[in-house]
Amino acid sequence: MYNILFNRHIGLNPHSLLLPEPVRDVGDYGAIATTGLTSGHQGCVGCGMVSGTNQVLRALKLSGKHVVASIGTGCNEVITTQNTSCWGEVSVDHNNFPNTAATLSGNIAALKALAQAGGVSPESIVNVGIAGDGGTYDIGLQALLAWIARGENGVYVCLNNQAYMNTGVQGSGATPYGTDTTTTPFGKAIRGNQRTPQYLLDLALAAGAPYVAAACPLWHRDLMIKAQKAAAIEGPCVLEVYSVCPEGWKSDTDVFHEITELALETRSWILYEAERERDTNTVLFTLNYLAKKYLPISDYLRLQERFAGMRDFPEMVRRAQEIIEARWSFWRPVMEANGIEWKEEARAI
Ligand SMILES: Cc1ncc(C[n+]2csc(CCOP(=O)(O)OP(=O)(O)O)c2C)c(N)n1
Ligand code: SF4
Ligand SMILES: [Mg+2]
Repeated sequence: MYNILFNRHIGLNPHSLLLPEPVRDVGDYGAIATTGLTSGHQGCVGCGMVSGTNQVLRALKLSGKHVVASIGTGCNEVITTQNTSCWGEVSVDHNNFPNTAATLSGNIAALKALAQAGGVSPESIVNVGIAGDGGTYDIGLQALLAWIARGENGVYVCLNNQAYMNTGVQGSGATPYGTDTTTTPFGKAIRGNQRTPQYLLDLALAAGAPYVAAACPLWHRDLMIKAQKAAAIEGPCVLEVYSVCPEGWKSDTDVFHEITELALETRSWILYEAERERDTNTVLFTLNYLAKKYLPISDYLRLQERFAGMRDFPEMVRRAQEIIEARWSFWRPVMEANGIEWKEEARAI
């Protein structure tokens, strides 16, 4: 499928293999004003996707290009389209639930027509699609993989809050094991979601994406650099942003920061990026953040009542830890190469 290379350097890496010029760190821009979402949206207090969208837009606007955003149905669309002025100068089209990525192709076709008519240069536009995990992992996956196969320019952003929040918290392909949702209720016979979540970026890479990255709003410079890289690299690039949802996660509205930090410290969310070198079909994986505390998954389960049921079942907590360890075994070579001790298994409880 592709050759794998690990970047020995762990941490924020603003440079790119594929770009002639390194992407500038956000701080390098100095006092250039940039706004993302402005006031008027109707997101809940403590909503992670509001912050994620905000930072992606700010980053893309720093490039000086005009942002054209195609937004799939879901919370992000519902909370920003009753008062569309919150998008500022971004051109926004609200598309259907399954077809965010297909709309990115439509935008390219429109751009070509406009360019032929002498109206606009394709280089002056950033083509971005934004959708939830339900709209990406499930109903929009076909459109996403087909868009990647077409190889057109654009940035696809999945705001992953790990369930279908806008319609009442149904489980998606991104829902963690053991989660209580309305379609995976935690009961006596079946204890919450029994599936292991899928990994979107693996699918996107397998389909041929030149650049994929996982980010979170807490590490905003990392997120903004990744958004700029995705916009600068030619071809269909995919960004996945961890998005706390107090409503669906049954968490307090003021622990956005703590929950995101716990996701990183328990290693249940991995900040990384992968860039494809086309001539050799080699993908360079960079780990952008390494847990400092190496906390057990039980710490992550505490602040979120969607996990309340599984906390009483040690075997479920152990299973959740095993899922994390299995995912991290991929990063073992880069940790060993950096002399970082590989801990076989964290205490699950
Ligand atoms: C074809 C179609 N099926 C179902 C719906 C109803 N619907 C609207 S938003 C949504 C859930 C979106 O979930 P996700 O993509 O994860 O976004 P979130 O709301 O969680 O941000 C659903 C099922 C729809 N709009 N169109
Ligand atoms: S339900 Fe969740 S994702 Fe939707 S606006 Fe509220 S916090 Fe954000
Ligand atoms: Mg969702």
